[in-house]
Amino acid sequence: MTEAEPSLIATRQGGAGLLLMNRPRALNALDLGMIDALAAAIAAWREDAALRLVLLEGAGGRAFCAGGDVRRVRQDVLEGRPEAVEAFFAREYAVNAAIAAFPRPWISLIDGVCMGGGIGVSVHGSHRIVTEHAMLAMPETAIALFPDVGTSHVLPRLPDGLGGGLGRWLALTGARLHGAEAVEAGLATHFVPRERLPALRAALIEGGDAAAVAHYAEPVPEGRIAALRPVLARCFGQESLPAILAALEAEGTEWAAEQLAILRRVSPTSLAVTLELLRRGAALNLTACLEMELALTRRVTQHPDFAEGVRAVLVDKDQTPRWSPPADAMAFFTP
Ligand code: QUE
Repeated sequence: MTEAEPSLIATRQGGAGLLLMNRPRALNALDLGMIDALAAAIAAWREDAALRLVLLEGAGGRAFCAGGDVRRVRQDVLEGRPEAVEAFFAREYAVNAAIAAFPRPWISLIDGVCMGGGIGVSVHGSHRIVTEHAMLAMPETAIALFPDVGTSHVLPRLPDGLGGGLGRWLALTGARLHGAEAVEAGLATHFVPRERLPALRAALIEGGDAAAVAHYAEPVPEGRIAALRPVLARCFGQESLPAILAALEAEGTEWAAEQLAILRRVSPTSLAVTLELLRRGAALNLTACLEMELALTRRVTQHPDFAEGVRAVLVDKDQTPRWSPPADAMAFFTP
């Protein structure tokens, strides 16, 4: 019998703490074992004065971390274990808070898929380094969840100069950002080409100084996000769903039609929950946002849309969720 490989590999190299999320076949989605191992490493290293920085990575070359183990959460919901659901989110969000409070650089190397829970273990740290292979998104409305892991605090604060339109767009549509776009949007802090990651990693481990990052990073020119800013302000700068839909209809462009198609496909209930969550999150600190999110998970995971959304997207993969109320209920909102 072979021994199971640990799903989180934590090692020390000199002054660096190295964390490798190691469930490559599940795109390193966070399960409770990984979450508890992260919490243990943080608790030990927080008190360790010789530790200069933490480096967080995903194994397997395809993903940083695709999210949380929501298939398991769905199973816990369907089999009547609300305590297990509660424990999962409570411990995940505690890790998010501990990363935000970590006293030294917390450096994530994002060289692949980074969604949901993956955003949660990176965005609250000091350095979020992306490559040309990074893909970042908060796709929860597709599975009838909502942007959690502290993003109700982060998304309304993205530097957009447009009244929250950028964060609302990302949260409602689950828009996918490539590495450079994530820097433009403010979710990532540095762009480093994949071919330079080994040298950057070595410099961080040997020098123990996070300032080395600047030496490997490339400036990100204005790109898609800069180009979208005006239309994001016009459409997602609106605060209600009817106003957002009406503004998108009024655009009459292919891009606007695509956004409308996405909004009509995701859970209508999730859209309403997400809008209200971001509205409240804009006025709360991170701790309060995480508490609000945890309280919401109790109700939202019991709503039939959650089990159905995870089924359609991640279990049966038919991409055909049957929402209740259905997406046509949205028609009542459209002027
Ligand atoms: C929304 C989500 C998640 C998602 C897709 C969504 C999520 C998540 C995964 C995921 C993807 C691949 C895996 C896996 C999980 O996808 O949270 O184990 O192999 O974990 O549209 O919230």
